[in-house]
Amino acid sequence: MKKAFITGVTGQDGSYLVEFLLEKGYQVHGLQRRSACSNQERIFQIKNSNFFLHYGDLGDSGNLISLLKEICPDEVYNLAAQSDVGISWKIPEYTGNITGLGVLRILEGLRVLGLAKKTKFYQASTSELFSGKPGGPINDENTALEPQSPYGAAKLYGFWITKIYRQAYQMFACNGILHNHESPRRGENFVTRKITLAAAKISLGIQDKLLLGNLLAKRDWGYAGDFIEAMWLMLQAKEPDDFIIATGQNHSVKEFCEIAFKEVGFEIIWQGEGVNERGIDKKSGKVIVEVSADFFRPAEVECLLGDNSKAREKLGWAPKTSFEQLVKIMVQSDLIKAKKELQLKNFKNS
Ligand code: NAP
Ligand code: F7E
Repeated sequence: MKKAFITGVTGQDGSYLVEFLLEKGYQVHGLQRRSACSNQERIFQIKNSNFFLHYGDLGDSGNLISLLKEICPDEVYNLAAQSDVGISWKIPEYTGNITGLGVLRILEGLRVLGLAKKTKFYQASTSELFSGKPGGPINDENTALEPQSPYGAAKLYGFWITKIYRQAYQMFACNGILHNHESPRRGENFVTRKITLAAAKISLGIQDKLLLGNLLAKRDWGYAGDFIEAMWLMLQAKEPDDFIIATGQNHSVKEFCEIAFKEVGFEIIWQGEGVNERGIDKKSGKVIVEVSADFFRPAEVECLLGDNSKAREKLGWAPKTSFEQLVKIMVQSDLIKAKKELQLKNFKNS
């Protein structure tokens, strides 16, 4: 039985990856942070005797080394990170420490324990490595790396240290340069989930309007469930390498709003420009989307689009879920959540 160690197991991707690896017959060990409130919302449903949780933190080398020694994994998936780009501007040093140096702590742990040749390593790299200038190139594995945020800079360190350990110590270490991927399990601060939750709540009358930042930003949005498979495929390949994982199509935040609100019966008419732009429901004339300067970032990655040719050719990977299907899945899931919230509210008021 193969053993996998996943950091970030309580996050969106970690939760899908546990399910995927258990299904493949792995014994799965997950790193869980100590938290005052439960952080197990995405994994509490997993009941499997081959799944083990361990307390730890990417900031604690001693903890990581003792866990790697105890578990002696065949594969490590490093998904843990301070992963919010907007928040990385508020906590840049912490982001550098966890999202950047955290990668080194695991790689060094594997090296000092003599596991460099045994354990395969996956690093959750990102399209935030690219500048995303409008009119720029479609990102492939040779596109210049020019991050625009403390998060992107920390991930750049993680990307390079992974490559360096692969070259210097012949480790089977791979970077998955994943473009944005979403799901009903996406954190509520990220723009897609913020929109789908708001669409559901506005349609039920429990939220008035949605406040957003840059409506023109474009992202190559895929479905997290599809992207997880690519992480695993990278570690099953003959040679370690770095791969772009993306759908090859991009859409603006505005387009995401239009499709999400359509799913709950609203047709958005846009009026105004920049911070004065508003989305109005055609039928009622009510403002349902407004722009707030609070959600703009000091520097923005405007436009991301990935070329997945290498992953298609060498890993046999391809995305399965369309953009429209993804938005629909997320809105329908949030409608169920919002209806439960409404029922609870009505019950408390009765
Ligand atoms: P996520 O939902 O934010 O999950 C992040 C995970 O990291 C959570 O389990 C979190 O624990 C854990 N974590 C944070 N700080 C930690 C620390 N100091 N020590 C240990 N664990 C810590 O992120 P995701 O969307 O699943 O993304 C997974 C990885 O892929 C991240 O590294 C992210 O940067 C990268 N990535 C994501 C995307 C995307 O579009 N989703 C694209 C490219 C790359 P808590 O649950 O306790 O907070
Ligand atoms: O922003 C714009 C925002 O926060 C997407 C992480 O998983 O993917 C994610 O990072 C775009 C940006 O994701 C709001 O300015 C407008 O242009 O959903 P996001 P992200 O920054 O792309 C990458 C690949 C990762 O690696 C990261 O870990 O949407 N935007 N209005 C907004 N964004 C947010 N969050 N909130 C708004 O109100």
